[in-house]
Amino acid sequence: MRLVILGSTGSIGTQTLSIVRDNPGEFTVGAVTGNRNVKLLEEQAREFSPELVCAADEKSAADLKVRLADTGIRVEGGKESIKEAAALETADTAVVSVVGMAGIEPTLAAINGKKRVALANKETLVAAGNVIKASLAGSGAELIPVDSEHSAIFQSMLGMHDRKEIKRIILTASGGTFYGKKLDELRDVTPEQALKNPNWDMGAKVTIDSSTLVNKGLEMIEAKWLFDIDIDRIKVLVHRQSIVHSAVEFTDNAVIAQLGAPDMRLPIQFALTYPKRMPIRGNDLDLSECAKLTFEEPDTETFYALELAKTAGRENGTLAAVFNGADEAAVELFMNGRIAYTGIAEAIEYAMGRHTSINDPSLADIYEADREARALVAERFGRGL
Ligand code: MN3
Repeated sequence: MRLVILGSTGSIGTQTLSIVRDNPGEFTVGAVTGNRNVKLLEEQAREFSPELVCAADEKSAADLKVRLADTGIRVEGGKESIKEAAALETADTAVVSVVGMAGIEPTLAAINGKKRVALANKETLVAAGNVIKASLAGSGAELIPVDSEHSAIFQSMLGMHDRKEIKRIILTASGGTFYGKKLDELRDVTPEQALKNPNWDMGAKVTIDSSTLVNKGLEMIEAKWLFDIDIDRIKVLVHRQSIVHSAVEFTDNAVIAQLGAPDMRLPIQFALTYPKRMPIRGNDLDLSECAKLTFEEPDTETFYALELAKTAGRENGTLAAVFNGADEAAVELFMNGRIAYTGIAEAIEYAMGRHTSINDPSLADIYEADREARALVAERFGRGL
């Protein structure tokens, strides 16, 4: 199987390449793309010999061209080149692990190129779910989730006879760094404190989003689109151990879940090999060593961003793009010490309250909603505390 890996220098990208490395003969790499990390892109290009390497940043691409001049590997730069890589003729599967709204168009390009899309980018479905679903219909492409929760739901639905048999989805949440804390205890939280996540090793933005439960909110909206289910039939449960990665409850009350050690290599690899499974070394789950598995309702008074996500996910409009854009802008302000930790949810609520949603939006509507959300947050909160 020939892969293109969009966002190959990030956490999902490097783990995807480690799967390729561990399985010589199973996978080849057609293209890798990144943004500015030219050193790592060069290393990856030399190790995996793709036919195309792209950097979204043009200056980085120029640098990369010099670095790879002796290899004969084609180097391209700019956003268009990422789309070209996504639809690479010789590839079967595009792993989309680009960060942010920049994931949307490469995903569409991969769908148009009839690829299997192993989707790790959240914004694509959160902001542009209606556009992606429309382009998928009858395309010959397929969309397989990479995120651990969505992979678990996907795996729990395998063998299902009829979609009508789904009663609800149980989306598990680690609860984040500030589990058990109340709103008034969170005002003085620093970025350093927020960046500690006990179970998963993730990027900074995702770690903050996990702690505010915004991440779970984004995942609810993603699940709605991926599994074609009403957001009110998605139930979030806090499960501190991160062993049950999510579950599906069926109409006969059977609850089918996928369990495993917290290790992203499983959902990444399964998105590539589905419907087949392949061995992964290390990190097997010893149930006898899981002393106790706990499940509880989330504290939606403290972590009310989860409720805001539900509001956004009840419609098929631009409100979800606003939820996402406002969060991204607010997290950045928080990381720069400009707003309090609790200001993140406040900023999302503020932007959502001021937005007039457009139903069944075009890509242009979605980008505009994203821009508007960021502008609203910057204007209202950007001046700092
Ligand atoms: Mn997740």
